[in-house]
Amino acid sequence: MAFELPDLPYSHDALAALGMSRETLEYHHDIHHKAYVDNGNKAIAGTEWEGKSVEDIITGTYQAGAVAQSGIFNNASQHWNHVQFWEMMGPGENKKMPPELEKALTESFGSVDRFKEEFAAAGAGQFGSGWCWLVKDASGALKVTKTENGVNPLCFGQTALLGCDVWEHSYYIDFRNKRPAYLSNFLEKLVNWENVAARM
Ligand code: MN3
Repeated sequence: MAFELPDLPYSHDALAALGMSRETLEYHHDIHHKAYVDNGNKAIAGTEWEGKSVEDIITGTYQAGAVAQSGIFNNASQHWNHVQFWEMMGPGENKKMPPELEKALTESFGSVDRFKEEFAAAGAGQFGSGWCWLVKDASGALKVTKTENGVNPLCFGQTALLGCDVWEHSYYIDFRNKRPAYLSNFLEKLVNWENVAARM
């Protein structure tokens, strides 16, 4: 199955009042995400990975500890990462944190605020391009992690509950170089907490 660029789950204007502009979504979804889809399809054409699920391609081509990952891995993982990222945000509705998620975050991090601090610190502390995540590991524990470039929780057998793209293309139009301000806006205004809770 070839990779396909999904439509955004909301309009390009839907997040503008919440700190993610139409221009950002036009570049980020229509150009950057599309490039991962197109380049991924070119990279897998004629290989053993053609026809495999994106998850199988990611886990099958990830090279633990490698300085650089293959083009197949990078494009497949960035395609998957962005599909999750669009779903993890939303316009006005779904912003109230479901009680079961609030309870799990409080048990794991001490409080929701402590979780947010840890998540934002992971994103701010990722040197260069990458992602910060809230994951559930194989034992069921919730953890905050950060990954470089396209690497994601699937590579470590973890479930991604929340992820934030900290590549510069994600924030430079709306926040210029202020990655911490982008992260705090993401946590306070953009996250669809019902989607995060459903992933638990
Ligand atoms: Mn991106």
